[in-house]
Amino acid sequence: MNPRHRLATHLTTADSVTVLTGAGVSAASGIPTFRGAGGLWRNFSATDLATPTAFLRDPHTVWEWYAWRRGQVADCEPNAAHRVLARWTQTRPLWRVITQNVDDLHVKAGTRDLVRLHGSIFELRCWNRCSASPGAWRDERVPFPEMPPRCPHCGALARPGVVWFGEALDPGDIAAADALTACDVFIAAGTSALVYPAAGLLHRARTHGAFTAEFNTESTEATEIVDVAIRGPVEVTLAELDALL
Ligand code: BJW
Repeated sequence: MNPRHRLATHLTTADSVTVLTGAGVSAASGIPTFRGAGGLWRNFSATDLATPTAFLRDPHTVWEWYAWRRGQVADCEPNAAHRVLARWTQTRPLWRVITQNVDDLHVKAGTRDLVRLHGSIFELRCWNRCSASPGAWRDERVPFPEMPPRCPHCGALARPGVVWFGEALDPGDIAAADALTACDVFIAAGTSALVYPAAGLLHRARTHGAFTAEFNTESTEATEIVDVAIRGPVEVTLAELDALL
């Protein structure tokens, strides 16, 4: 049986299915991935800018990068992969999505009960964590009237409401994601599976006995350990799989 049919057979009998998504799922919507060829911005590596140290050193440059990305994301629409996943969560109660993406395209597609591990690019937080501001607030203005944006409560610098390298993820989000690894089928889609703790979820799912699959255009850290690896653009391969169900 070919990998696609093997996975389809498992999905047909599965009660609980968890899909972990990464930047590759939004690539066809026009959003560059982090580690691919388009992962560089003005000679900065994207992953070097996504750190508290970079923000402390040069908040203007980091905010320019986020403002540019917010403008890019605001013009993007969900693609076929987001739409298939949204429909799965709408029609099957125990089929769930965990995302590392901060672009909100899963939300825009109508995904139910989404777990967002790395926050949202359209949320802001007070850099000084002032007591007057809520933990995070939504601000979808593109462009910002003032750069860099400031906390409306205390006037200190605001920061993007995302999780940078070296920062702890929200404990509630980690617990929710971890609980979803106790599933019948676990799929890693469009992620390099390099960044922890998200990458560890696949290992946890295997420990729980889940059937595991990867959707990616390339081989990754996950390829060797999954039961089936489906090569190709996820916006095509996931729609093809969906047609088999
Ligand atoms: C397609 C496609 C198409 C393209 N179809 N496929 C354990 C071991 C080792 C290290 C660590 C560890 N635990 C923690 C660490 C450190 C660190 C880490 O993991 N480092 C590794 C890089 C080694 N982790 C952290 O720092 C995390 N924090 C933490 O653990 O805190 C501990 C702590 C506890 C208590 C107190 C304090 C601290 C935080 C990680 C946060 C990651 N943040 C970012 C930025 C978010 C904000 C923003 O967007 O600006 O999240 S980094 C970046 O990487 C972003 C992504 O969500 C994340 C994952 O990337 P993703 O999605 O996999 O994208 P790519 O580009 O890597 O891959 C795309 C894939 O798609 C590729 O494979 C393509 O082939 C494929 N593709 N087109 C299908 N059409």
